[in-house]
Amino acid sequence: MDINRIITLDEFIIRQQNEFAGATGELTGLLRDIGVAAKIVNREVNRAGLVNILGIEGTENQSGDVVQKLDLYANEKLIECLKNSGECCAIASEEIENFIELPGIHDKPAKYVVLFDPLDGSSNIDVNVSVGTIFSIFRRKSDFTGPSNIGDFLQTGLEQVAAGYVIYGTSTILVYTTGHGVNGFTLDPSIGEFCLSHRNIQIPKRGQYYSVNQGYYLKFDLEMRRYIDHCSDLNLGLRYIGSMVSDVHRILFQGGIFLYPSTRKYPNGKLRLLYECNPMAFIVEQAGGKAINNHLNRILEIDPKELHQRSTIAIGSPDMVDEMKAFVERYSAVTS
Ligand code: AMP
Ligand code: P6P
Repeated sequence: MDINRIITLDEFIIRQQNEFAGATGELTGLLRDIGVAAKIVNREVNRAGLVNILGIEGTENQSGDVVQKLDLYANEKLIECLKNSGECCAIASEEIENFIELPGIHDKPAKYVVLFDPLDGSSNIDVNVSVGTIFSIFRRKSDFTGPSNIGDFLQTGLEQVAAGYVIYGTSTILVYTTGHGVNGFTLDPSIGEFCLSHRNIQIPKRGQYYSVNQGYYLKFDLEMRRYIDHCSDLNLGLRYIGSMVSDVHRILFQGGIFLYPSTRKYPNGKLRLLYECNPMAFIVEQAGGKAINNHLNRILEIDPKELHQRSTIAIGSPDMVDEMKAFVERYSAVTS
């Protein structure tokens, strides 16, 4: 077979299904519909400056971020596509306070729930800096014949069936894992398909960049300031876009470490555990990296207590996360 032959996302997803005897195609359908939603959101993100969906909606979301119109558009499109899939029984979104049950199709009970941040890094939208969509898929735990409940969402990251992100940048790339490695697909606008472009992504053991909002340096705990000083001593470059998807995407390919530590404004960290930290941690671990919080707990093992709970995070190259861990152990008074 021609190794240069195009492999579309749909083809790849279906091939993966064939590895699972007895698979019904439900997860395949769900993943493919998320791919469709990504293409729809991509179309609007790319023309946001041309149509009246820039600017601020004026409301605030669960993170207290002022909601941009494109956030709401992306949120609506993801919900629409997941509704049409019939494979998702309920969703949770950064833009919505509680989870939403989705009606079944042909009375077939769906077995998956999906959590997502529809447009991460949305403060960058109006200045044409890359933003992204992050999603996380779990098997529901509630009885299939009954309604969904919050327990379907409050699962540890280790229980994720799939996780992925779409980065709307110089090109639009969808990266996802189902626990069997990480693969990246670049959207070819000329054929309207995501095509396999980054097979079996492996994160470098270390990198030349660290990524943190240096502006908060004086607000970080001592151990974090010491680690950041260490990064400077190593002459590492600082790269921080202010969009987690973009910052972690760079690290996945070039190596490095992304940090969002505890600050006075966000003592438990700013990023959301269920639809930012967990999916990105699943992807990075599957690529050979690590993801822990400031208490040195593995992100994927944190037992969630509420839908929009926040977490501190250090995520990226394994050797660099280990080094940061050593600094926390050496300088922090309490590590558990
Ligand atoms: P399903 O019957 O479609 O819900 O699939 C059952 C299980 O098989 C899923 O929860 C996955 O663990 C695995 N699986 C099925 N389809 C796929 C796929 N396209 N890619 C990766 N894993 C899959
Ligand atoms: P700060 C975007 O609003 C976001 O949720 C993440 O994508 C990003 O990493 C972080 O917040 C940036 O936060 O406090 O540095 O502006």
